[in-house]
Amino acid sequence: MDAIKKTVFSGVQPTGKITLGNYLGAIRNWGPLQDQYNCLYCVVDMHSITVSQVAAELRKNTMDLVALYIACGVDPTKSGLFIQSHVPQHAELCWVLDTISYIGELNRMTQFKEKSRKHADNINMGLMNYPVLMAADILLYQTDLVPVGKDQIQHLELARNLAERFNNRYSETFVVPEGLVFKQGSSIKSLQDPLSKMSKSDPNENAVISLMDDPDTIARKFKRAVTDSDTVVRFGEDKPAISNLLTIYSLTSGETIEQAEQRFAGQGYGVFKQAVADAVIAVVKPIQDEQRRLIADKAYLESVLKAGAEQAERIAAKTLAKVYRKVGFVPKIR
Ligand code: AQP
Repeated sequence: MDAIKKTVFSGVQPTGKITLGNYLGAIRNWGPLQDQYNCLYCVVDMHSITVSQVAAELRKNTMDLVALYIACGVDPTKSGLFIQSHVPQHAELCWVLDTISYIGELNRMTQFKEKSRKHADNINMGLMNYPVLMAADILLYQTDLVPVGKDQIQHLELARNLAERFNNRYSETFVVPEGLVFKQGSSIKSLQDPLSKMSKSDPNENAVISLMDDPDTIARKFKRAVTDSDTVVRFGEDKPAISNLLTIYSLTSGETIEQAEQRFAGQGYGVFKQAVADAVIAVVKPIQDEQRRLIADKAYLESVLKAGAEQAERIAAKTLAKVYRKVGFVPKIR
C-alpha cells in the first residue's frame, strides 16, 4: 500500500439482492477512487447476521457480492477486496469499542429503531451493536474516507465519536474518518414510496430495482412506479417521485438533470419511464454478464479473497496490537 495516499474503506451487506440504491449510492463510486486512494472494499457478512439468514443463502450471497464488486469496477490488483469474517480483528476491536460505547447513544440510532420495528421478534444485541462493529470496520484500517449513502451518515458520526473518545482516553490511536457522500445518488428512493429509501429488505418487490432483475422486470417496475400529481418531468422538492426517477436517469444515462428535463419536456410520464428503464438496463446488463462470468470462476474469486484477507489482516493486526497495548492487555508471548 502507498503510505502517502489516503485510505478509503467501504462495504455492503450480503443480505439478499443488491439494489440500484446500493449501486448508485455506493458501489458505483468505488472504482473511480482506486487510483487516487488506497482502497479496501469489504463484504460485511458479520453485519448481515443481525437479522435472520439462511446459512446456504448467506454463503451464496457473499460470493455473488464479491463477484459483483469486481463486475462494478473494483480491481483486485489495485484494491483490497475481502470478506469481513475472514479478518478476526473486526470482532476483536468491536469488543474494545463496546466498552466505550453508551447504550443510550446506540438506542437512538435510526437504523436500530427501524430494524427493531421490522424484526420485532428478533431484537438482538447484534442489531444494537451494528454501528460499533461498523466503527471497528472503519477504524481498524486507519481509514480517512468512507464513501456511503446518506442513510449511513449517523453511523459514521458514531465511528468518528468513538475514535475521538478512544484517542482522548488512551492517547492518539485512530485516524478520525470523514464521510464521502456523493452529491447525486446518495439517497435513491423506493419506486412505490418516494419518501422512503430503496431498501433490499422492502417486502414490496415493485419498490426496488435489484441489480439482478432482467430487462422485462426492470421495465415493468418503472412502468408501475408512482408519480407526482401533474404530468411534467421536472426536478423539485414538490415532486419527489419524478425527482427520484430523474436522478436515476441522470446517473445511468450520463445526462444532467437539466438536459433530461429538456429532453422529456411535454412528453408525459410514459415515455420518460421507458427511457429511465432503458438507461438502467444499459448499465445493469453488462454488470450482470460480467458477474455471471466471475461466479463461474471460483478459483479466481478465492485467490482474490485470499490475497485481500492477507492484505487487510496485516493492517488490522497492527492497529489491534496498538489498541491492546493502550488499554493495558499483556502482549501475547510469541
Ligand atoms: N437507497 C439508497 N440510496 C443510496 N445509497 C444507499 N445505500 C443503501 N441504500 C441506499 C448504501 O449502500 C451501502 C451498503 O448498504 P448496506 O447493504 O450495508 O446496508 P443498508 O444501508 O441497510 O442497505 P439496505 O438496502 O437498506 O439493506 P437492508 O434492507 O438489508 O437494511 C451503504 O453505503 C448505504 O449507504
